[in-house]
Amino acid sequence: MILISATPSPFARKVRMALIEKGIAFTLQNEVPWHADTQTPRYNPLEQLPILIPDDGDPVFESTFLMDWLEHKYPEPSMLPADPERVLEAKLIHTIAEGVADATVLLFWEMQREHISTEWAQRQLRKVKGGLTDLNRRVGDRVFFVDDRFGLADIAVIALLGMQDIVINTGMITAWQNFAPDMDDWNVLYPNLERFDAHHRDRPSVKQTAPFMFDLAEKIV
Ligand SMILES: N[C@@H](CCC(=O)N[C@@H](CS)C(=O)NCC(=O)O)C(=O)O
Repeated sequence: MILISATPSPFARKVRMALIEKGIAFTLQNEVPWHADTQTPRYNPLEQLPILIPDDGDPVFESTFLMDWLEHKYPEPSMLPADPERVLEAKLIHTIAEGVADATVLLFWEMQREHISTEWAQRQLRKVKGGLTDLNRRVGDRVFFVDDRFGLADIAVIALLGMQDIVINTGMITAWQNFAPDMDDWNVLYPNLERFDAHHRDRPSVKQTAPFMFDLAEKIV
């Protein structure tokens, strides 16, 4: 099975982490999905990765769907709680993390434009702050988001925080501060998330998937 992935992608990272947690063997194919030579349109009409290509079936894509697909096809070990109410809780946390990642992507491209829309940038920055504030509150002083074992919600938030590390490491945070002066590094603003993230840093699925930025050689916006 092949996973088309990208080194900075939080969406692909969730799937990589779940594959590792479940002990499923796969070949990692890293791409820059924004470049003309990307394979993504061959397998996904939405032209986005992650894309999982099973040995014996059609390609599967869209990270949220992929997490469900993996859970369905490879139920053990489960990344979901046993209690259905808790499953909803885990999926809500996944959804919030996903929304913040989506807003971060929108900000990334907005910052590349010659004329940045202040209104648009501030709108997305509110989502980033709002979502991270909410996640910081939800985790409180616990080391797992739901129940007492590592699962979907933890994977989603760790992937999101790795993405926010890239925002800091690439200096993007400085551009953000032009539109939201109170914006700061996530690990300064959200101590519960910082502690949660630090707790899981040495976990193999976390360590082996640490994200890093790629070079963009083509004009996108
Ligand atoms: N909602 C999608 C988002 C995936 C996504 O944005 N992937 C990026 C890489 S991080 C991509 O392939 N972008 C190319 C494009 O949107 O055209 C998911 O969860 O899988």
